Amino acid sequence: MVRTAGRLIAGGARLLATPPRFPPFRAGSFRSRLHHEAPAAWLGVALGVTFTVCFATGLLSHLIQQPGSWFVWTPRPAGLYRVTQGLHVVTGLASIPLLLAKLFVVYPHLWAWPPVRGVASAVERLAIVPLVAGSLFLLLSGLQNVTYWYPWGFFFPPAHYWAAWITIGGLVVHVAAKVHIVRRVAAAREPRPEPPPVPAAGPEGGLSRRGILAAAGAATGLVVLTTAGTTVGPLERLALLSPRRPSVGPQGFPVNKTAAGARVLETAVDPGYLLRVTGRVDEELSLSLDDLRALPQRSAVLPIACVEGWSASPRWSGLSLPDLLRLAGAPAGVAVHVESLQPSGLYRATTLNPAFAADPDTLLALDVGGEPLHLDHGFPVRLIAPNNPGVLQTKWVATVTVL
Ligand code: HEM
Ligand code: HEM
Ligand SMILES: Nc1nc2c(c(=O)[nH]1)N[C@H]1C(S)=C(S)[C@@H](COP(=O)(O)O)O[C@H]1N2
Ligand SMILES: [Mo]
Repeated sequence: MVRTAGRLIAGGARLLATPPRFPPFRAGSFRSRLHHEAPAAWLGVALGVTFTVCFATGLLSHLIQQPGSWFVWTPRPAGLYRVTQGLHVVTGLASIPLLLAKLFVVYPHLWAWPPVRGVASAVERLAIVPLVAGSLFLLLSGLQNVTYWYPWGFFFPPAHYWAAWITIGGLVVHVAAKVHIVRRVAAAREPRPEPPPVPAAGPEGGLSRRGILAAAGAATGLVVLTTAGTTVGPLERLALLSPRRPSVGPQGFPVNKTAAGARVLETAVDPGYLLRVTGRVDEELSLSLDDLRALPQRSAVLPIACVEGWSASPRWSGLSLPDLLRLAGAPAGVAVHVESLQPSGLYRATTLNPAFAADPDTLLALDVGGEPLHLDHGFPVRLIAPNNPGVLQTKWVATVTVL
């Protein structure tokens, strides 16, 4: 018994000591000089930066939309969300060429022999699974979301959100395991010995290690240049790869959900339309469009900044929400729930925290760019608040409830 077990273990150890004699395990199976720690480390550093930015900005976007008790988003500075979400999408897209180059450089490691060298190495190698799978999923699902390409039925935000945690978990282990190599590469000393030359290797030539870094850098720069214009005005003409140009659409900016899509084609243009103000108020209000226009108007230049990364900054005017709340006799410091005429849909309503409800630039807008709102932009009344993510800027507002 004991002897058989001993023999089995010895046999196993022998097996692990020598790599199998066939590719991809055989030594020298991978001949390109690009499979080297130096480009792996530099591409890793670049991915470390882009993934950290994506994780931080993505988490922020999640918290703004689903605040816990401890997180309070503020209406100032008015353009902050526009910057953080624009960064999220552009750095995410920029990660695509970096990740492809990195995976090309390191994939021979996946057949490293022996597969594990102990507990630490097992943890490190296991972490590669969520890291690689998670990265690919995040970049693919993010890309699909911003290009409105939904080949699968799952709901994007929760899948993308949980993949982000899983990926970052894998990334932390990976960085801990590889940071010594990065240090060595950065200091450019003691390079790992070159793999033994393989006699049958093809002619030298093709891309050098610096070459692949330059190519990955150039591809990344090109992606940034051709997508950043979705939110950075002066680059709009170069935004060849971005699905949305911020100045294309009715009244000079894009539409996400149309009035037809929201099924408000009849209710929004009904001459009997009334905006209701209800909840914790002294006097409930029901205001027609003429009533709303007769009240004092306020105007402000405010961004509409979609979670998908595009943004535009037109001039809006309409009622200042705090004015309306005073008119109805609402107490100070209240939160407000805003609901749409849209009968159903995830983004038909939003809740403004007290800071948003009290900001004088939080508008129930009637006009944009000096004209009444286009039906697709939320006619007759839409919410537009400073620093509010696009998905929370409710269109076709029907009811304002003081909480
Ligand atoms: C999305 C992010 C990343 C992915 C998907 C990724 C993927 C991989 C894979 C699959 C390997 C080969 C497996 C192995 O050697 O155990 C590897 C190796 C390596 N990675 Fe990463 N990595 C990422 C980010 C990073 C970061 C942030 C750093 C450092 C700051 C880094 C530095 C390295 C180094 C130094 C190696 C070893 C290369 C060698 O020994 O030749 N990686 N990476
Ligand atoms: C091509 C790359 C990427 C694109 C285009 C992209 C795009 C997006 C978009 C459009 C959203 C908004 C979702 C919504 O609320 O409807 C989002 C959310 C988010 N992203 Fe990404 N993303 C990318 C990569 C990443 C990466 C690499 C990470 C993390 C390492 C990440 C983490 C998150 C998180 C945590 C959220 C919040 C999800 C939620 O609201 O629950 N994303 N992303
Ligand atoms: N009622 C309602 N309002 C809505 C939406 C919606 O689906 N229903 N979509 C939101 C999203 S995701 C964005 S980005 C903005 C876009 O406003 P716009 O179409 O006027 O540019 O409207 C928001 N308001
Ligand atoms: Mo949006």
